[in-house]
Amino acid sequence: MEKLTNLNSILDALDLSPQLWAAGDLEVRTPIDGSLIAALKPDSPAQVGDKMARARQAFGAWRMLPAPWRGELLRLFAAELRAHKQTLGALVTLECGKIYQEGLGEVQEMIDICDFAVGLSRQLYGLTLPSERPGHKMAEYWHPIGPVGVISAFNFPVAVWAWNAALAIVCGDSVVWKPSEKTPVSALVCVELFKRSMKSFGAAPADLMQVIIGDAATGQQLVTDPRVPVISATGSTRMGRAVAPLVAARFGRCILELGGNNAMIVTPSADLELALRAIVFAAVGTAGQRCTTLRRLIVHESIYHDLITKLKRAYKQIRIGNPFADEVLIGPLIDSNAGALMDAALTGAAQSGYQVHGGSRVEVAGLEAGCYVRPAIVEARHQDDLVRTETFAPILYVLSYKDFDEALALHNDVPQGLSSCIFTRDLLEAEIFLSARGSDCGIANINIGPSGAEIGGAFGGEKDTGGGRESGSDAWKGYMRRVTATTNYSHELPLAQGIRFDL
Ligand code: UN1
Repeated sequence: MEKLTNLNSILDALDLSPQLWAAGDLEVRTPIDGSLIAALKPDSPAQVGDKMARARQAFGAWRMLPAPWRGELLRLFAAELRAHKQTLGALVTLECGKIYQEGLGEVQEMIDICDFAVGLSRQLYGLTLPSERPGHKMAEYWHPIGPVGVISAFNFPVAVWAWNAALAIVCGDSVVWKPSEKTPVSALVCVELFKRSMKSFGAAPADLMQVIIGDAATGQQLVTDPRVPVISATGSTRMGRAVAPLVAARFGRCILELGGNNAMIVTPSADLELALRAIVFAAVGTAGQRCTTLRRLIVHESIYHDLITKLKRAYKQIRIGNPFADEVLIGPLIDSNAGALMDAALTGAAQSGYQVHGGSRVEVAGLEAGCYVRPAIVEARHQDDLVRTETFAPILYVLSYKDFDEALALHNDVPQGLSSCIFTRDLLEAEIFLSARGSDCGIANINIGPSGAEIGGAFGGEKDTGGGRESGSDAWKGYMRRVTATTNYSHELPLAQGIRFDL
């Protein structure tokens, strides 16, 4: 199948028209060449309020359907996604600039989480617990909680929504989605496809899945609305710091997936060829714009020179350019602001006397208005504030270590705690890395890079990453409310803790 590289042909292939959205002044530009692909009308505060009321209503109906029926809707949605994988992948590439292979991967990630949720629809287990009182039973029930607000970032414009939406839907919740202002078209298109599956399903309430279009003020309206008990937000730590107190002030629940400063420790026993491949994918893939991007390399001094030489050589072979081109591995940064932040970090690195390799702008013929960069390697001698700060661009800071405890200390000595990994063939080092005194991140890998997680595990991290868990394992519990229920099936009324309280 030929790749579709412009919005009209993508919409055509999906049988959608640009009338899908009202025209307005929110300009959406493709990072590929900066050209305008759409101009949308943001929702007014009254429209947002109305959508919240509708979400509440939809929730009231949806929660009454048995969970396995709810799973059936996701089975239908996964079929829709399978049928349109290439087209949707192309839309992701067009709107956020990641290479087409990664656009396809992102759609696959949506399909995977839908499949997961279908199975989950027959699980959602509660517990039974032994009661201390004779003739009593204790049990836990999990019930739908209410509309879930999903705030997603430009870098995974559809997959991260799907992690949240698939779980929320199977758990009996409605969803209000606030996509990044940079990638609203993918959101509107996904929701149209979702509505198609709702139609085939038949019994779904009309406003089960809604999108709100707007800026930070629109987001703020969503997070302060008491009708939305759960807010799942993905983005920068700065965004999380603004969102979390607002949600806490109304005793809502936050699922936060914020910044990362993911590292790899490379030990003397590591398979260097394997490590090299993992480093390149994790550090430069998605142009360094994943939460899980490899940002710090902590290398044993005995292999430092060898690894950095190989790495510099590998970086020289990386092809940068149009993300639709098969041979290209790095597309553009999201916008020139991202490029300016990268420049500022590299200037800071040079001022600290660190050796900087790469990092310059790349002119791509015909795409001059896109922000293309050569990925950078920075030989940082210290883990200073610059290295501790997440810059959302392909900059890899390299540090060296002498002994393993020093490597672990360096590894954990950053504010963020999302993903991490170690390359080693030493069993003891690997186990220590996974132990209580090892990596303090939510994700810890052995002999694979920190990015590219599968949906089956819980995804998220500690410290400035926000503590939330999305996607697999038991992350579904974040989208439900728990009831502890005690039943007395005796003719007595014994009190817990042996308290006597007789008339
Ligand atoms: C993100 O960057 O917000 O593990 C999500 C990964 C992807 C998801 C990244 N599966 O890299």
